Amino acid sequence: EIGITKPKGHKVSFHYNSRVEDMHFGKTHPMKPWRLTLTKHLVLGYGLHYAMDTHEAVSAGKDQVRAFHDPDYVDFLAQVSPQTFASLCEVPRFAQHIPPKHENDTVDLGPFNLSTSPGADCPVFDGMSTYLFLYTGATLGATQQLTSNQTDIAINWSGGLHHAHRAEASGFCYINDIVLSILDLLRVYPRVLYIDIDVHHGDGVEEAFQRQPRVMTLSYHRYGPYDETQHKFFPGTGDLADVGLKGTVGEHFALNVPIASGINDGQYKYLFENVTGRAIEAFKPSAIVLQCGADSLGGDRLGQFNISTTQHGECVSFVKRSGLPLLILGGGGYTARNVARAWCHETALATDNTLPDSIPLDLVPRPEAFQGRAHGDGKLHPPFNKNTPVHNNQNKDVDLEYMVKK
Ligand code: V1S
Ligand code: CA
Ligand code: ZN
Repeated sequence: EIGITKPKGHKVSFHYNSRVEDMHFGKTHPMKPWRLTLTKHLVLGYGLHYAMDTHEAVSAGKDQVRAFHDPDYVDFLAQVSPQTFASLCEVPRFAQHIPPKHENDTVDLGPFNLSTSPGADCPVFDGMSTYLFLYTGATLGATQQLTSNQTDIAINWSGGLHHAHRAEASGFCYINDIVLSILDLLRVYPRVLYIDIDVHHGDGVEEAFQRQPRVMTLSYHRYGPYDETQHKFFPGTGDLADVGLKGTVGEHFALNVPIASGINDGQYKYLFENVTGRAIEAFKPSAIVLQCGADSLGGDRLGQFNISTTQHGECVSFVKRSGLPLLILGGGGYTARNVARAWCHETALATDNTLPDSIPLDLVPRPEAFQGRAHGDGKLHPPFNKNTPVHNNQNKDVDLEYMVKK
């Protein structure tokens, strides 16, 4: 009775493999692949699979991952597990990648910024290799559907891991599926625009294409001191003045929109639509990759913005209106029930469906995840209430105007 219909005039493909769900980064680690299970439950509960082609993702091959990453790093990732880590660290070609230890390090780092210490950003956990090559395979499968003209919008909520570097894991990201996808898109499309609405700076993607004028990267992110401690909000890069590598042909093909904590819907809409609109006009991309990190939502465990699922989704609709081939990816998002809401809503937007605000709880296997006042009372778009931690808005309209004019 929800009345899900196929989109008219375009095709959407959805790429997923349930094997990514069972992974655990560690007890205290904020990244919970379980949020993907909740997303799947909502997508299926609302019946959105009737509106798309669904594809079971297959793992990426090592050769595919080597298109961007260092060959030793790829070998390490393919073999690493909590059981093999110690012996792999002894192998000379891997040992040369162990960073020197600083006295105030809280965790022991192994090669490539990986670690088995509790509390590490990039832990080594059971099933990790499987997980990494699967989320990458899902993104590459989605990309393949676009480059072969079999779809207009391809979605992979398990991808979007924007911090990974060529030979280094960073910020919960190991393989940079986004960079690999853009490299594939460049074989077919003259220019690719990358847009990143995760609350963190998309540093790995920006860095990979800093000398490449055929790729424009545009990230919106929290920037500046984290709190009174003066530590910077992770990863600490993405200043307004950072526009690509100076003195190379890539200069002016990176854009950064640094934002203070507490930004609201109206301000975010103003920034996003003005800057993205002008980037599309000026750069004239032939395809777009949109990283939809859901840690920019209000109430996120790590993020510090106050935007709603409605505004987060508005960003997707705005980009979709360009009518260009579009790859939609996940990313961060640490309050699982809200991540699932946002990504389900955005799956509906991609397929031109409007979902009823009441979640069909009888069709969702874990309805309690969305019920009760603290969990949003069974609504797809719960209003912020006293259970949502609100961050003081530090953004002045004049600062936002200044960035848009620049
Ligand atoms: N903010 C934050 C944060 N929290 C953690 C964390 C907390 C508990 C754990 F058990 C493990 C890690 N790490 C961070 C950040 C990394 C944020 C990555 C965001 C990723 C994304 O959403 O953009 C895309 C998926 N790391 C840091 O702040 C670095 C440290 C500076 C503090 C934490 N220690 C472990 C390393 C150094
Ligand atoms: Ca971002
Ligand atoms: Zn993030």
